[in-house]
Amino acid sequence: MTTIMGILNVTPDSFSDGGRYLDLDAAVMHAEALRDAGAHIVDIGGESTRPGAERVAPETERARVVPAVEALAARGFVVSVDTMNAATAAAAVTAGARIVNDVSGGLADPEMFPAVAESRADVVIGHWRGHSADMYATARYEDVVGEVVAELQERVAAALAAGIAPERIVLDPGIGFGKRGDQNWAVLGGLGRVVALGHRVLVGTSRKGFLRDAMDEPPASDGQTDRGRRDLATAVTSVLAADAGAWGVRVHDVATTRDALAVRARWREAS
Ligand code: PMM
Repeated sequence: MTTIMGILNVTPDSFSDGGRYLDLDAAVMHAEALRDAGAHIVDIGGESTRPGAERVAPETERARVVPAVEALAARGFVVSVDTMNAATAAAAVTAGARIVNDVSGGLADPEMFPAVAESRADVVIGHWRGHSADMYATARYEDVVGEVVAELQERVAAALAAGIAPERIVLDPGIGFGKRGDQNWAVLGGLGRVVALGHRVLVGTSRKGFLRDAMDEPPASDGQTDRGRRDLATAVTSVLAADAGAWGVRVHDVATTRDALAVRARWREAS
């Protein structure tokens, strides 16, 4: 069974106005909706990692994330915390998070792997080459799949050296991180080589811009992307990622991906 990680962003642009209590209420309601739709894990993030996004002060990130982690862990959710900051990760684990999801794979904060090693949390190590503001400046590759695999191996070695047991490690090829459109497709096409490293693999394609090329998506008139089309494309990439051996997928629209994975499962059972 493919693990579905549902995305819960606790950033001001994701939950409009209201005080912190209201935000927390909204966060819990959204997490319940994700779980009802079939999410096994809820991934809580307090800092946008979109291209060009501004960094958030660690205290601000912590203040957004920790109460949500605490509330959800207390309600029995399996919570993951999406952060590049070791102090936020440690506080979230204390509050009940079971997974630290670091898109930078420990590169943004040298304290990250030691902090994870001290905890009992699993860690998602993402392939990453730099912060969002200059993310595409680093998108230069001779052999994108080979370099992603080699750089992930280096990060695994660093995690092991810090004392993190191999079974606690999940690898993520970092779709959209330091990669332009075609480079993302190349990485997905070569996903089997990431799986072959022997760790669980998580893939995050949800609503990302590179999906646009495949669908010839016209620019939306109101400046918003067509989420329905992106969610369908995400469900398809999730199925294909599962076929390539991925352990899990990280998505916004859990129901569509759940259905797609359920159809895949029936097809396979009958084969
Ligand atoms: N992508 C984003 C944020 N966190 N975490 C993992 N493990 N993998 C990803 O691909 C990933 C992530 C950026 O997407 P969002 O801003 O739409 O959540």
